[in-house]
Amino acid sequence: MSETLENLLQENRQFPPPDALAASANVTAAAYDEAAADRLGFWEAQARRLSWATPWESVLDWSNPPFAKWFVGGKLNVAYNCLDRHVEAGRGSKVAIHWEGEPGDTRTITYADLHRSVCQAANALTDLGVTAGDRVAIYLPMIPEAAVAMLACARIGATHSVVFGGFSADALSGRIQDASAKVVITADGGYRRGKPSGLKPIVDEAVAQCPTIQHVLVVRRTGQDVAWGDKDLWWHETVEQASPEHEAQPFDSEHPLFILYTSGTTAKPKGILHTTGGYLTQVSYTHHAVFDLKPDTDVFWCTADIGWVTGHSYIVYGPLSNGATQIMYEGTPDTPHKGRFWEIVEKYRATIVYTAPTLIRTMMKWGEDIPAKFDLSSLRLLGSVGEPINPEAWMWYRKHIGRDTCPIVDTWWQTETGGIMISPLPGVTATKPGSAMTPLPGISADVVDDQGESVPNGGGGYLVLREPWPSMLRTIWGDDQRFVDTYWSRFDGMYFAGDGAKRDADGHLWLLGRVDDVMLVSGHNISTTEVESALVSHPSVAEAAVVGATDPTTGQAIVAFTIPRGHVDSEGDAGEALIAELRNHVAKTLGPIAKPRQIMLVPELPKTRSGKIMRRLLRDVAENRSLGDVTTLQDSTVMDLIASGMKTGK
Ligand code: 6R9
Repeated sequence: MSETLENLLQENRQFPPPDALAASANVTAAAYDEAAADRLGFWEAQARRLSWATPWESVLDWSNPPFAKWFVGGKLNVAYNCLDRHVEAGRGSKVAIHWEGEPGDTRTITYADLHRSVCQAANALTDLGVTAGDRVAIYLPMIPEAAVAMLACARIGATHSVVFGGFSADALSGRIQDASAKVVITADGGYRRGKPSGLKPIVDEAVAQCPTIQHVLVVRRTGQDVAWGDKDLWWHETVEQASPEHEAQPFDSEHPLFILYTSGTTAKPKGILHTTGGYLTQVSYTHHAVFDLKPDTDVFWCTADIGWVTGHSYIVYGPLSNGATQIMYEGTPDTPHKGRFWEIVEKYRATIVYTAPTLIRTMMKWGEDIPAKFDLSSLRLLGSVGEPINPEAWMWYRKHIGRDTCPIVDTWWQTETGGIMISPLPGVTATKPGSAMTPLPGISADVVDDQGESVPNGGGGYLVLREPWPSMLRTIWGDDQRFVDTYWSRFDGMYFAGDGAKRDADGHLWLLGRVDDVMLVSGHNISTTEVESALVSHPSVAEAAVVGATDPTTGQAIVAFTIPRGHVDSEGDAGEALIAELRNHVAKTLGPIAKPRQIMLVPELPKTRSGKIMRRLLRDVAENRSLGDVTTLQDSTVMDLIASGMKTGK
């Protein structure tokens, strides 16, 4: 990229925190000053929110960058911090998880229940020969046993590698082999879209390629028939029969806690390694600060899957370390009806919802009359993660879910960062729709140009992190060189996240998507995010994905795939008229340079399982290439829908 990104979109709306929230917020503006005065001292104070068996000798060892050690010499047990200490403090009868299965079955799990299950699982894994440092693969649906399995690994110092319960046998075996896992924990199946879908057959196929696997532990969820081999053990016959007595041993602050593979669009997936003390410090603190969690009154709901980093940090480790009561839901948002999420909010009186822009835009497409049927008055705070949130989706979320009163925290972070890095603080920040606003206290994010120089307010460029942070990835599993090359070589002494960003006139940050997605049109850099936001700002549009397709005259041309909102007539001439109107709307909003060459009205968009639009596939469609790899696609029928339902306008 020779020039910096251009700043096209203007957004002037701003929303101060509600007075009552600001008055009793967990974290106030003073945190920024404290962290600015003494960054390491600030993180030490946050580490003291946890219970350590042995205190650290020094906060940070950065003598061999980019290989960091945090809270050097300290020892703690993650499961002890998430469970035992709450039970010991007399909070054992507090609900940890309100679990809702897709078919409507429910389980209420207290901290004492969860503690008991995790101790049993820790004993069962130990009996199977799993010891500290071994790797355990977890391939489960969204059932409480997923959290139990993760915490049991943490309790005995085994490193878990959760593989999303919808990945193929190839993806699973690749990940098992990369980490040489000894055990895989799975289920017969799980419920998705109203029917049981099998997991065990996929595991059987994967394990056939994985000589390191000694045991397969199988939770019975659906009761489907499963083939049974000599490595297979039922969870209810092992874990549920094991002793509930287990004393957690402390582990070194830098002991490996988990590996999580990033999907990686082309190359081999990267096994992102997170360790113990720094990771737990940052996810616990950010959960407390960004969601203003009040453990006695809040009901927190992160809608992510546990196979995504968001599920690791903000279903398992952040909320449980803070003693939260939370909701966990197994299934899809439209089963058995499109109001399922809001029905769950109403039923459990959720106070905080943390979800992804893709879901918000899907809800926009379905129409606001659906959430309007439910009592959402318990909600007091809303969060967003996973992609840039378009200003209109942000406004819709605020209005139709948040009753125009809930603050929205748009949280930027990555698998690699482990925890939230850039976000408003809900009791402090006056938010702008579409902006993640400022780095959290103790985080030094910056926007730099090609030369690595900070850009002034009003400028755009690359998002970087200038100083190490506690929950940073420590390496790529088994490949230190790739870790250095991928993240630390583009700019000297800085972590490059791969995202473009701009800094507005007030110094606030706007994420612009992956720099690989930036389009170069007639010599101008244009961000896909900004064109998408311009399209979504039109009342007829629910969702849009924009790609740059090769063009003989302009170098790249803007091609947009657009989903109309539920009520919009997009058939025949009405569709053609809408396309013409949308092209003009973008030109008017962003300037003529950003006018799409082509807009296609489509019923769906291809997404990864964490909800990110797969622009690479759409680029193939736009350039008429045969479709690339679709193994991480949420639903492969989407591409058929696009191909068949597409109306093309020139
Ligand atoms: C947590 C998570 C990381 C990438 C990241 C960026 C995008 C995430 C965002 C966001 C704009 C936000 N991203 N949150 N972009 N605003 N609030 O999503 O991790 O799956 O590793 O993805 O997601 O592009 O680089 P991961």
